[in-house]
Amino acid sequence: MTGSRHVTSYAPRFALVAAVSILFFLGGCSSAKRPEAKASTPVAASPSPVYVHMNGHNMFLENIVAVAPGQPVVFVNEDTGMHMVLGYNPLTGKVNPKFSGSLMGTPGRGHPVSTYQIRFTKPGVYYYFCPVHAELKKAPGNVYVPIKRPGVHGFPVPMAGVVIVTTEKALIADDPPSSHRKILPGYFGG
Ligand SMILES: [Cu+2]
Repeated sequence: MTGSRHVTSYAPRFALVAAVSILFFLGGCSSAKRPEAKASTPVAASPSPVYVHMNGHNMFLENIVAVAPGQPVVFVNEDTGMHMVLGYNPLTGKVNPKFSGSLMGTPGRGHPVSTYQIRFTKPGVYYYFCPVHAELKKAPGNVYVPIKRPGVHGFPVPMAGVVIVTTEKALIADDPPSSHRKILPGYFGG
């Protein structure tokens, strides 16, 4: 298309009418393609979702994921019990009501699963925890960290995670393979 535009710019003024109309036509093609190229940018910026899974182990399987701005993050509950996702600021301990979802349990494989989807438009690091299975506690250094709620079974780690929103493609490429699949057939539990 650049070529035809080049020809258009330098075409002699007295070019044949036919040639002009051909160039016009080519010009039309070129300008028709340009918005298409622009329109592909948002598509590239919001590719398929990144999935974060839960099961009976009361943790987020992919507890650190990186996504592009606008790319959906989908939390998927494959546990029989319910979980919640709640964003927080580690510097203040304040929770973020805009990053908040409840996910009902599922009886298991073949049954519907509860999901919660969110998109972040601004690059940054977004912290979250499940307030059912973890709680925020002030830690040395005046930061708030999620700790495992007393009595919660599962792994010793608290049920919490981080979403990194970045334009750095290498970080996004490091996401675990399981984060590309909505349902992990072997991961139902609880
Ligand atoms: Cu939970």
